[in-house]
Parts: sequence; C-alpha cells; structure tokens
Amino acid sequence: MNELLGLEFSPWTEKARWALDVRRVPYTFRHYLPLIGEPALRAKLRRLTGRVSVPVLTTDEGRVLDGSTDIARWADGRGAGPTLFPTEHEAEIARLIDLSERALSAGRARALSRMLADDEALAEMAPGPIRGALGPLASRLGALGVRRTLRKYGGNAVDAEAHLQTQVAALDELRATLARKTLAGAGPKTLLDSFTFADIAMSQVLVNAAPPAELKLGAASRRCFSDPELGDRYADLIAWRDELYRAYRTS
Ligand SMILES: N[C@@H](CCC(=O)N[C@@H](CS)C(=O)NCC(=O)O)C(=O)O
Repeated sequence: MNELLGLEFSPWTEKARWALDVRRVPYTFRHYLPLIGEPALRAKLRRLTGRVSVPVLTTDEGRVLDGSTDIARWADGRGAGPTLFPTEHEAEIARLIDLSERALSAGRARALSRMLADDEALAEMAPGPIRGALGPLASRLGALGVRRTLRKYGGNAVDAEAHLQTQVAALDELRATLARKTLAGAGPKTLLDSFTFADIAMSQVLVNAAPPAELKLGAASRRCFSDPELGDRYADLIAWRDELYRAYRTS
C-alpha cells in the first residue's frame, strides 16, 4: 500500500492528501514526528545533510516522492477524477504553486511566532503519546521544536510585517484571479478552466487567516494559525475555500 508520511495539521500535507483523495488513490497515513522521526526520514530520502520535510510518499513500487507537488503530480497519473495538471496550464499552475509556497512560509513564520507566546499551543506541539506524561515540560519541548522550525525555514530572517505583506500580496492576487473568472454552472469558481492543483495550492494560503474546519488542529494551535484581521479582510476568499472543500474535498 502507498504510504504518506506527513503532519496532520500541515497545509503542505493537506495539499498532498487532497490530491491523492480527489484522484482516489489509496494510501495509508503515517504521522511524522519532527526531530524524533528525522533520522528515518533522512534514510528514506537518502539525504544525510540539508533540509528534509514532509509530506513524503512511498509508493507501492518503492518510489519515494518528496513534497506535495511531486506527490500530486504522481497522483494525477493514477486513479480517476479531475486532471490536476492540465498540460495547457502548466506554466500558470507552476506560478500559483510558487505563490502559495511563499505565502505559506510567511504564514508559518507568523503562526510559529504567535505560538511562542502561547503555552497551550506549545504543549499541543509536543508529540501526543508523551504529552500527558511530560506535564508542564510539554510546552518547553514544544517551544524548542517551534524555535527550531522557525530557524530551519528561515522564518526569523525577515520581520513579521514583511511576512504579512507576502500573505496579503498572495491573497490579493487570488482575489483578482477569481474576479476575472465567470461562474460557469453550479459550484465554486476555479482558478483555471476546471478544478486543478492550483485551487488546492492557493486555497491552503487561507489556513493562516482561518484554518478550514477539516484541518485537524488543537484549539490553541488553531488560534495561533488564525489571523482574525486577515480573516475579516478576505472573508470572500474563505467562503470560496469552504465551498471548494464542500465540492471537491472527497473523503
Ligand atoms: N515544499 C515542501 C514543503 C513541506 C514543508 O514545509 N513541510 C513542513 C511543514 S510545517 C515540515 O515538514 N515540518 C516539519 C519539520 O520540518 O520537521 C512541500 O511542498 O511539501
């Protein structure tokens, strides 16, 4: 069976899961434990140095696919369902993936900084199986992990205002792209002629305004992921994202 290694609360993992689910490709999900799981992940990716992250898919044939885009591309060649990467839109999809990646990184940096001031959210970051036993140490361990993730992805290299501007630019662009589209028939608008990976990628940017109800997040982490001001400013896009989930987020 194909096996997806990921973080349940991560929008990158959600991109991969959505692609696999909408293409009806079967897989089992395995929870990645940051730090503790890293040696095994390095061995799987055959990468002893440099940055490693999830999602990573190990296919039935033993291929190891690194990252949400490669996993989605692979899923697109299997199963059944909407074509996630129509050839005629390759360039536009690549552009929107890139925009999504930049905005998600900026959103992660701001969410992690909020977490550092929220003991409950930090405790939620400690691995579930040992959280209870750790007691108050859970939030200390969570803080170590959160600081490490901030450094790992360069989240502390620019200030919070610059991160916010990156998110705003992506959300403005999403709004403008949707505004240019006319609604053909029932269902939510899509960024291209039909539902594609561009919709999956760009809808995830809203996780750092108001996480979708479907995303498995503890209450405190949900509060840190959320940005009520962005949520108000882009309520139309959140409604679009929620509609997209209802229409296309199968299983
Ligand atoms: N470009 C990758 C990025 C994945 C990524 O940033 N994963 C983060 C999610 S927070 C991760 O693995 N974090 C855990 C860690 O770095 O230990 C993709 O598209 O999948």
